[in-house]
Amino acid sequence: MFDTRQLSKTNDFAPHRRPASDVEFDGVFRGLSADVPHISPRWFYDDVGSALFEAITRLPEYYPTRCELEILDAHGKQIGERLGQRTAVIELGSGSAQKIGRLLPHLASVRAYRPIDVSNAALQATSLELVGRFPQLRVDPVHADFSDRDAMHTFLQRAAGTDDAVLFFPGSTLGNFEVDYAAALLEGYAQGLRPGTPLLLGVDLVKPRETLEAAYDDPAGVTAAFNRNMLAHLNRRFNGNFDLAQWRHEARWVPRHRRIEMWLRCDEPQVVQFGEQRIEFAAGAGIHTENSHKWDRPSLHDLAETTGWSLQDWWTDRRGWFAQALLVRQDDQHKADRLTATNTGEHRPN
Ligand code: AVJ
Repeated sequence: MFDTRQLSKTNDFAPHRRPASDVEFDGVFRGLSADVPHISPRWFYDDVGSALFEAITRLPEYYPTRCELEILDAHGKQIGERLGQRTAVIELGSGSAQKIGRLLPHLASVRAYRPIDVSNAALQATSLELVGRFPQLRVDPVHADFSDRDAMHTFLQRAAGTDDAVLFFPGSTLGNFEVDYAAALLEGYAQGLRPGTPLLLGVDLVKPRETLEAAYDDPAGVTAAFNRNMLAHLNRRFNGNFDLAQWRHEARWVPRHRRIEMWLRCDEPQVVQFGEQRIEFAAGAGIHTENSHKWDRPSLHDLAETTGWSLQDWWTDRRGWFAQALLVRQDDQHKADRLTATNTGEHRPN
């Protein structure tokens, strides 16, 4: 039996569960009626979507999760040594307890685990499992949106508190954001944390197109169901009437952007009721639902350096398909040096 009393009751970070707000409605409506209709990938993850994503991670074609676990198993000890004496782990997107469960045994001094997720179901499952496996650990689940840069700045400041925290951001989730937004997020996280704070970041790497596309368009159709579930989620949440049967799953590698793009496409014209609004889609129209950026070491190095972090270490699986990157929050002196280097043209161009 789990002792749920160990889940702290005085979690002053956890916002109450809100009904869909006007701000959220406006955001989604604006995306859907834009020239290139799009929806933020955060709307994948209602409770059904989180369960479907778990199913994706078990597909033979979807390699990232297995690669990441392989890295933690093969190099966990060294990763733990490089992270040093940490007293708290803050995980962005709790997802499942699998990854953190393999990291914690290598972090002997950690007393507190603070997962952040928009799915209450995922938070609870992770928290309960960890409390069961690590009885000494204090678990503080936080229902919040780690893609909200300003909220996260404040939150990280408080979550790290006086602890020597490590930020853990696995799963290549950062790759879901447009490059500029990913940079803004990393910068925001840096500003909420003290210099020297480590960030262990899981990133998926560039590889041949066939491997990438198969991972995002599996023959069993689980990823297609995951993609379409976003419309079901919007229907429920915002009182819409998307007809799921009318929308096809599409996943393609776009080399120019170094990313997999997922779309939902309709072959027939659609008129969709969305709250009080109506949205029309022409035959062949698409809704862009996700980007999944892929990196290599130089591109990640550049991303880190321009956002207040330094890339200190890097571990991959045997095939070199996925990486755990150890970034360290720069001190302000380092930042000043880098700016000077940029201004004098010493910094290598992007
Ligand atoms: C959760 C962002 C890591 O981009 O690989 C999986 C989401 N989308 N299949 C990814 C996802 C389609 C996933 N991440």
